[in-house]
Amino acid sequence: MRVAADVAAAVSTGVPVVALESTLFAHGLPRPGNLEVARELEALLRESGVVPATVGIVGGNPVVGLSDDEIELLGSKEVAKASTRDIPLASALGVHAATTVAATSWLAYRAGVRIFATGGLGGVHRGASETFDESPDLPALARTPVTVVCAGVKSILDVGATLERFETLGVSIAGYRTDRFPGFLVADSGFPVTWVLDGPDEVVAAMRLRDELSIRAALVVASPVPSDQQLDPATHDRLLAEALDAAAMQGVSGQAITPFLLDHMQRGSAGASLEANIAAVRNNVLVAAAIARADAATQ
Ligand code: PSU
Ligand code: MN
Repeated sequence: MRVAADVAAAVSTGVPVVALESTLFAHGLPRPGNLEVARELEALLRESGVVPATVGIVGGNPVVGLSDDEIELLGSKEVAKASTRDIPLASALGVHAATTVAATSWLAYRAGVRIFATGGLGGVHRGASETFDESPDLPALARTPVTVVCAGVKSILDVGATLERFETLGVSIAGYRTDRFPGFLVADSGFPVTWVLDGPDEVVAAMRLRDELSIRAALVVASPVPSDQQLDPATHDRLLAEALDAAAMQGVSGQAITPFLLDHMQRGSAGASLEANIAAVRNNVLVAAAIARADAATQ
C-alpha cells in the first residue's frame, strides 16, 4: 500500500485528513464531468484546511492519496470496481481498480485516516430475499472503526432492510442535525433515526468513546442533501421505478446494478439526479472537513 507523502505527514502530525472513494467518480458519475467533481471535492477539502486522501488501486497498488494523474487514470477508462475482497486479487494481477466504500474505509483506516466522505452507502438491494444481493459495504463497516459522512444509503436500495442490517451488525447511525434518515438524492428517506448529532464536536465525542471502548464498527454520520438542492421527491420516485423496470427487463444484477440504476436515473432526469448526487457529496465533504478539524483540534 502506498500512502501519499502529504497524507502520511498530516496523519503523523495531527493535521486533519479526509478520505474520498474512487468508485463514486469512476462508476457512479458520467465522464468527463466525473473528473471535475473528483477534483472539486479535493479542492473543497484543501480550502477547508483539510488534506484530501482519495483512495484507489493503481497498477495493483492500493493508494491512499491518489495524485491528480492517478485520479484521471481511474476516472477516464474502464477499471474494475473493488470491494475489500477484491483488493488482494487486483494487486496480484497488477490492475487498476476504483475502491468502494468498503475498500476505501479499510485502506483509509490502515493509513490512519479515520474520516471518510461519500455520497450514499451500499446496502440491501430490493429483492435481496431472493437474490441475496447485499452490499459488502455493510459487513465492512461493521469491522472498520472509521467515521463515514454520507447522505444515507443509496435510494435504489431497500432502505428499511438496510437500516435493520446496520442495527444487527452494530454499526452506529446518527442523523447529522436531523432526526430523519436521509434519502441520498432526497433529504428524507421516509425513515427516522434514533440518534441526532448536532455538530462536529458531538461527532468527535462519539468517535472518542467508540475508540476508548475499542468498538470496531463504523460511525455513520447521515447528513441530508440540502433541501433546496434535492431531487424533487415525486420525480425521484418515478425515475427510480423506471430504472428498476429497465434493470429487470435487461437482466442487470450484481456489481453492475448500482452503476446501471444511477446512470438510468441521470439520463431520465436530464441530469437533475446527477446534480442532486453531486450536491449531496459536496455537502458531505464539507461536513467531514468540519469533523476532521474538530477532531484535530482536540487531539
Ligand atoms: N454512492 C454514490 N455513487 C456510487 C456509490 C455510492 O453516490 O457510485 C458506490 C460506492 O462505492 C458504494 C458502492 O460502496 O456504490 C456500492 O456498490 P454495491 O451496491 O455493488 O456494493
Ligand atoms: Mn452486490
